[in-house]
Amino acid sequence: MKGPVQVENSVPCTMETGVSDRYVEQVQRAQRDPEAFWLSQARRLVWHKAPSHASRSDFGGDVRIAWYEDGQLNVAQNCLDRHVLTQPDKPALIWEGQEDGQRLVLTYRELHAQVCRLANTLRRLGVGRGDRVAIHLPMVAEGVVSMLACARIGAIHVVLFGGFSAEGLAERLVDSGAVVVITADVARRGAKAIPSKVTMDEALLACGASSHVRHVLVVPVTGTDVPMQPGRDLSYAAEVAMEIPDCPPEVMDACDPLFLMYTSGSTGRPKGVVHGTGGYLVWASYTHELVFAAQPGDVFWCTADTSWITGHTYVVYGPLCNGATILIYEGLPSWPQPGRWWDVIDRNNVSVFYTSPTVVRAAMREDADVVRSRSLSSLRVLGTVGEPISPEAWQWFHDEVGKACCPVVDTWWQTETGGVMLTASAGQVPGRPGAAGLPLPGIDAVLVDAQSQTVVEGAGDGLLCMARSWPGQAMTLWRDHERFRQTYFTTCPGRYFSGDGARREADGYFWITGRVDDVVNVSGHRIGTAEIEDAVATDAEVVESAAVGVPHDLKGQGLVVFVVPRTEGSLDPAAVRRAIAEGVGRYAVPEQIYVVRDLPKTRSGKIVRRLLRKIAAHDLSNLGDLSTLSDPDIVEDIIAQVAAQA
Ligand code: 6R9
Repeated sequence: MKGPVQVENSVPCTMETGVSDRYVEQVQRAQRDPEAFWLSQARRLVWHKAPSHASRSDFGGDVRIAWYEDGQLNVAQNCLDRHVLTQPDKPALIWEGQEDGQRLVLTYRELHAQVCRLANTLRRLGVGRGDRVAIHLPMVAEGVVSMLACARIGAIHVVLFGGFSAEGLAERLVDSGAVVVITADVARRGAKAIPSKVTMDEALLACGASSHVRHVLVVPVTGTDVPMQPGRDLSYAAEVAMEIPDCPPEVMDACDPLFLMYTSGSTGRPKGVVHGTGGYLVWASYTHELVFAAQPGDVFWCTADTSWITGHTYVVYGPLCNGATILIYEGLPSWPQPGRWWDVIDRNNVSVFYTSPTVVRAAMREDADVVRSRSLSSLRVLGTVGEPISPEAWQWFHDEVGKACCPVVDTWWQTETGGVMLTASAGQVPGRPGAAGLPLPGIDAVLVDAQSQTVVEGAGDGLLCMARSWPGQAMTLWRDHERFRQTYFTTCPGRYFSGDGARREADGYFWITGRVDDVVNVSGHRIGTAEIEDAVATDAEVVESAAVGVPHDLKGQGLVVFVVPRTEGSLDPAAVRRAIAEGVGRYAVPEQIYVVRDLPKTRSGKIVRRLLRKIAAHDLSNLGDLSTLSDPDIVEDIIAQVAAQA
């Protein structure tokens, strides 16, 4: 591992007693002189031109996020070339397919060669610095290769989730202005075949004249024949085969965008979160090393899809920048049989396993023998991300998967933060079941009282904000800096507001209490309720609708939608489901749809979501004073409706 941060040697047991001295010392050092601290962290990268200063960020005025501004570097060079020099034959990437026996190992030299061939292909197709390339692939090696190939030539990648509908894809293709798309013929998901190319064709058709896409590269994931549009569509395999395995990296400025990541907020349109080059990579490397106590021999398995920020920072950029071996697995946890992922761990000697609470909850429900019949002795550190993990699930993960000998790090962070912000760093900060942990050294997390706007000191709760910028912070929203300022810097002026509420214990441990905006977290997928409502509104029979989140045993949260029809009896809930599947994607289809006469509203016309959330969760206690509603009777009607469908 490069860089000044040395982490304690192996972490043999989870009986740590307190926060390590070296952690406390780092927190103090970062607090005393943040500029010097972050400048020293920049040394973990190789720079074409080393930066002379760290942050020039400002949370006031128009808001400016700028890290290592005068530095120059290339991300792919940091993730590949420097390791090719020192450890060319070390496995960089292990891929396992979901069919038995499918396995591929790429050494650093081989991964570098593949990246260069694709980078040359993209350049030949006219892609240059700052151009956007959309990547729409399942968990195959080509996904990682594509991201790094973009980074190598300074193109901005936009990785799109395989579960998006054609319309969802089209919206993001148009907004990003992508010029090339890399997709698969067909993706596998357990027994299902996902028609990636056909969906992409529909998306491009839907873009119409607003599309900037000149070429579609098709990766033969299953080898299925798919329609190819002459001139536009090209075979990935044939194109890369024409190129040489060497490609000079583009020298990028530290504040050039590296990628866009679309995420949901409380308003309808998905936001294109823009991450920069130098700051983001420092953050990916720093957090990967510190949080997971990374070691050179690690086989690091982050189970996140690469279309999620977690897949960017901890499948690709953090571990590869630090020279680790990454594992990617194509399939589901329990297909074709329960315990499939445990076999992947045993077969590949995975040492760090980073997954979501949803996966842990599902595994807990399986027969105890499933996990107990596996060795799992290669594991050293376990982690979760995406949603709160309950103390029970934490304990099960710790005891059954970690055999009570691996620290469990619950990591709180967001698309906008680029990497982990609050956690129990392995071997340095003891884990506490259910709590997110402590801010990383250099992170100035504060709780702000929503009413008084004052900072809560010591134990208490409030809106989770950051008082100072950090290297991984998103720079802006794609072509909408004003929306960036409004979304994150106006709720608590002068601070970054995360959208989450949190509680802090007297000793500094944070507990996340959940989103305070209209975002629902279904199995770690961030879904804006406004996005759902926009999709529902495309049905001509719908007057209006309200989507809310309810507690869900397996998924953490589930979605419930209340819909008001134009005329009584005119609306089929199946049509509403279809509208959501088509407008957003199948992953966002709600658990329940209630067709109701009207929605509860204030006299000023605001939908009272708090009421709908309680009714949908069958919690009829403390409904509050209903007399302030424009039509108080509607609440009884909705309650009756929900009871009738229960
Ligand atoms: C990395 C990622 C961010 C939102 C975030 C919060 C929730 C993430 C969490 C967590 C409790 C954790 N969240 N990690 N809540 N404990 N460890 O998930 O990014 O998809 O942008 O979601 O997810 O509500 O605000 P993203």
